[in-house]
Amino acid sequence: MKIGIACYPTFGGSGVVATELGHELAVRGHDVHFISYALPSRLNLFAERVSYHEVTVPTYPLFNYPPYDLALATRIVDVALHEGLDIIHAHYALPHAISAHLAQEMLLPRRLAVVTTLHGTDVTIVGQDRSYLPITRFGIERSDAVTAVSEYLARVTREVFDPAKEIDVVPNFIDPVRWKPDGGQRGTTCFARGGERLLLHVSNFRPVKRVVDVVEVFDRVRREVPSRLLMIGDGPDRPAAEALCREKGIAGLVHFLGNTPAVQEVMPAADLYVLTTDMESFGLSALEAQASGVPVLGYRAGGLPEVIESGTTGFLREVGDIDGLAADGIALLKDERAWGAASQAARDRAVSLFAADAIVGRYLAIYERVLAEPVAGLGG
Ligand code: GMT
Repeated sequence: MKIGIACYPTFGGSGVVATELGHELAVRGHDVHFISYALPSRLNLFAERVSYHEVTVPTYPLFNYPPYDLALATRIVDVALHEGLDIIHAHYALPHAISAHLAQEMLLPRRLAVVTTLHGTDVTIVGQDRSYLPITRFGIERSDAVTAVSEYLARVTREVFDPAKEIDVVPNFIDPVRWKPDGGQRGTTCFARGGERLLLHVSNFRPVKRVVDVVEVFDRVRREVPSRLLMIGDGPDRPAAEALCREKGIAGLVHFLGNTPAVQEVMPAADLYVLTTDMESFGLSALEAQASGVPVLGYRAGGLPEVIESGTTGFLREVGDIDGLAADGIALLKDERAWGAASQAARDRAVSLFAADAIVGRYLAIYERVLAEPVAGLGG
């Protein structure tokens, strides 16, 4: 198949999932064409059967808001015609599903199937804004197939949009060969030494992530167990988290690395992964942690309970229960056998439920299904 992927290029989860999916499809012999306004952060341009087509958005004095959606639709048409795309897979509804649909209409009677994957805030926040709700519903309904990354997100999508469309749940996935425990590096990184334990958090530091809670959990843990905290990523709440560290006198124990693509190398060295989002549709980084044998502490909200088995692969507490999460973390770090069991269970769960082979096969089955149907839209 020849598959176009429209996605955000940033470090965020939807772009990461889109990029990983594209690589997996290319390895399986499909031609994959990424279409975005910048090179996706995890994209390997040297991989076989993978190419990247940049969307340029010309400015004009009249344009207070240059129309990216239109430039994207035009680029999709261009790539579809010149590369012979069968499918465009839109990751994150806005604007990708809309631009994909527009391209589909522009190409008629030539076939271009549209598959849309809903990732999270495209449904739970952005899509519910009155300015965007009708067009988000339109994008969902006009797609040939729609997937959501968790049962939770599929349920919210049905509740909010009541779309005349089936939603397939296809969870996010990991490559178990790339994301794996390192079997010995724990405690020996340049961040945590001499028996110190390492807590890790990775996100875009948006308010929904509650990064200040991560610092609060860490502050309680480090009073009982010598440890350090590694914060990877960047975003609006980073200054608040940094300020809190200084206020608490723990700035020397907390390392803010900013955006780094080296998460895969760092992850297995962590003892605990902390994800305190108040609504995570899935929590890809929590899955990557589990695959690396790292137990997860997080809140029982959104789709995270589908990823973490509380009490087995980590611990989930009600949103805001910082003391509870810290107590769980301390208990685990003080009991090497319990930690080992949780680490093994985390790895086993990630591999048995979320391995790329099984999940990519589900996307391929959806592609084949839509290609066997008439294309939606004016000519469908
Ligand atoms: O929805 C977002 O906030 C954006 C998106 C992203 O690009 O970071 O994150 C969502 O998609 C990820 C990949 O499917 C999920 O693992 C995240 O849970 C989800 N984020 C939220 O729901 C907050």
